[in-house]
Amino acid sequence: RRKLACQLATHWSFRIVTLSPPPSNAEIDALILDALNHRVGKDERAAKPHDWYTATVYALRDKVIDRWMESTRRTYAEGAKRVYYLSLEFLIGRLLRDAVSNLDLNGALERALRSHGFELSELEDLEPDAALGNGGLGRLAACFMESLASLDIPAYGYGIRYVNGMFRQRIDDGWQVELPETWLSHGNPWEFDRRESAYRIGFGGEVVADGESVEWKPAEQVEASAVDTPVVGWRGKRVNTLRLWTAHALDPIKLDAFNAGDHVGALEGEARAASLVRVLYPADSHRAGQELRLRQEYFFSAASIQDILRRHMQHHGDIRTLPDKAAIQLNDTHPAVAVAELVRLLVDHHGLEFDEALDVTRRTVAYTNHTLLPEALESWPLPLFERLLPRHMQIIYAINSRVLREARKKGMDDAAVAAISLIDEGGERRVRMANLAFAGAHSVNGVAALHTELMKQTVFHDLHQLYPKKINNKTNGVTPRRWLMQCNPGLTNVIRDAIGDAFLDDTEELGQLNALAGDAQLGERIAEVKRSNKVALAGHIKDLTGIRVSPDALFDVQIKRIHEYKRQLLNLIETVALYDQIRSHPERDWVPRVKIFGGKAAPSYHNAKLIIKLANDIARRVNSDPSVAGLLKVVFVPNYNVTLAERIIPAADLSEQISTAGMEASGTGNMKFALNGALTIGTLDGANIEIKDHVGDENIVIFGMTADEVAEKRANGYNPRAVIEGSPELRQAVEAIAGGVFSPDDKDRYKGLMGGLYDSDWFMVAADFEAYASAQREVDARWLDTAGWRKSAIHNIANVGWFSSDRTIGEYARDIWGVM
Ligand code: B1N
Repeated sequence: RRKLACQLATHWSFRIVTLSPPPSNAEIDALILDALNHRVGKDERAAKPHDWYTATVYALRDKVIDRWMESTRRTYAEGAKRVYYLSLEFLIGRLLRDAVSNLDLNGALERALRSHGFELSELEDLEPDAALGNGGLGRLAACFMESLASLDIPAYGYGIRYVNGMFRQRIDDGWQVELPETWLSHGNPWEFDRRESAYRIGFGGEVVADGESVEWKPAEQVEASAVDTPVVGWRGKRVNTLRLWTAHALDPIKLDAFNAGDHVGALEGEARAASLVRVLYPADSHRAGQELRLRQEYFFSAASIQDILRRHMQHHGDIRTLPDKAAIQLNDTHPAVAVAELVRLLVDHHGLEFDEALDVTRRTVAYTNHTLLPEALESWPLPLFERLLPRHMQIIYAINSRVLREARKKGMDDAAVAAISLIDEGGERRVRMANLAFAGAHSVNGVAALHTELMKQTVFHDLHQLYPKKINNKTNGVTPRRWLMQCNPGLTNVIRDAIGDAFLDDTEELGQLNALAGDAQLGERIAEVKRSNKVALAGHIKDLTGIRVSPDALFDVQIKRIHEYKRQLLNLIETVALYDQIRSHPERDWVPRVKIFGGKAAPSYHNAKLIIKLANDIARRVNSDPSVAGLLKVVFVPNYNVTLAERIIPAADLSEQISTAGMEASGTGNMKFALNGALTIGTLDGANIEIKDHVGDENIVIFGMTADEVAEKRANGYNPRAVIEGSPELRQAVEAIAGGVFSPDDKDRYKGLMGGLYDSDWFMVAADFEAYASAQREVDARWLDTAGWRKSAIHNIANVGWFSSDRTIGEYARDIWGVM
């Protein structure tokens, strides 16, 4: 740990940037007014709040651009190796506060805007979330981009500029309704259109081989053109580029067709191109099997690889030095086709022999796996793949034949060879993207220690035997700028008063708080901040849902995508059991609780949508029952997104991380909650295990089966019906839900959902129920010991500095990319 911190520190001192002095209030004010007049085109009297927002971004952007150009020049001058992060998702959220805070312009901007009658926070609220991602995987990419800039690493993010990102969730009578999110409808002042950085992307057609050379003649082509967004690192040290591709027809309008009166047909090419970048696939941890998804994957991978090779040739002139100057990280298998594309360009366009091309590719590319769930592992029907990408199909066969030959040489048996193959031969033949990524990369990493071990034991067992050095672990992290300093300024200030400012540059300095954990005054100040965050959240909940909650109750929060393996259902059933218990034993000393849920369900995920309805049905019944008034409230917060997370997490007392052990690769919300002083109730899954190791057993509430126990129970037969019938509390709750107590308008609504628990219960809700319920009662006991709770909260804040994405990126930089 120390070693890495030292390395980071030396790394920084190497590259001390001479920062221009901070701009004065007058200078900022002049920049804003100039932007308002000359770029927005309004005078002060005509300008609406949104015009002021846009002008503020433009003013700030000018400061960002200076640093941006300086960063780029420095990279060129140093001939430095660049990191390329390829991801189909970047779940960014808002950018204004991030940029203001990282450039330390908060005070100056606030003063300038106040002189015009605005609060900065009021303008911040006008910015739509850039929600170009589903959940943890996309948010991780955004945290990584911020940390790369903060660590002064030259890096580019590559993705798609979706016109419609993650859908907006409305709750109608308790049901999720999906609406398109139109984040670009008022323009996007952060982005720069780079129409000159454009590439042709082909699909379909045929491969023509004449003697030596091979040529792919695509049947269709579209143009990928770049749209850049600057990414500002902490203290403005470096500004990197997030390059998102948009699509255009090569021929925007077919004039001959238009003139012949076919006005729609004339625009068909542009419409087809636009459909490529129109919408983000909204399934988290689930593969999207449609052809358009494969087209999106190839479109952005091919554009990115072409851009990387163009830049490399322009600066270094020799394609063989690519691995020394470029590190390409694949964020899951979504960009795995980049492996085949890179080999193709090296062979077909740069004239390398196949084996050398594969070697250059392998030394350049690395792959991160984010899930072992079988339903999320991407594979494509071979006929579809071949029709869309015939040359890539040939290359995949060629890679496969080399891999399988190596496997045979090692004496592997038929079963192992079949598991290693890039082609799944069981049933309809399919291209396995994870095997392609594994074969084409020099590093394959998991995102938490347990997950990495399970990779070796399960999905990648045989590939790991063949290439035992590839798999490595890089436990996820989150950026402390957004997830502590920006979202919780109150807590940040209390910490500064307590231990000084060192933690602002090295989150592990939070460890100094350990010595102060018993300090009642510090505990009191942190509790005051938590309370005021809860008051603010209570107000927001009232506005969003009409539900009144007391800031003195324990705020118990589960916010994340709705998925059966994440077990919102376990939490809901326990909520019902608690509701029963409070009504049966009103004389007991119950801890007042607010159960807060939030999250989106994939539109086609039936059970996930039903779980949302159940949360809302339970909320309606519980919240209107006077016998639990003041003791229990249930809230489903609609449209959970990054901005809502920034409001909810600082106000949470208890963080629910209760996935079936072995199924949550890492989790990153768990880290954000602990950093903001919430205690975790959780299973031994994903990064929870490492959080427990850091905060200590006394400062976290762990329950339930281990991953090994889950696997064993599944293998040796598990009878959930017996478990339910043997547990009066569980049985009561399940029967109440199944019998329509919470759905009097449709008594059978939850028959099927509860029936699934009796019959199979794949996610072990029943098996873990008793352990979970008693863990919750342990939480009650801890809460009643106010001093003990506060002490634990401080130990959580103090000990999760390691989960900074700066630490994670430091490890990628050193172990995988060779840039530090
Ligand atoms: O990636 C996160 C982890 O913290 C979570 O545990 C993990 O569930 C999440 C297909 C995914 N894994 N796989 C996906 C997303 C979209 C999609 O189309 C799969 N997301 C995760 C960061 O490591």
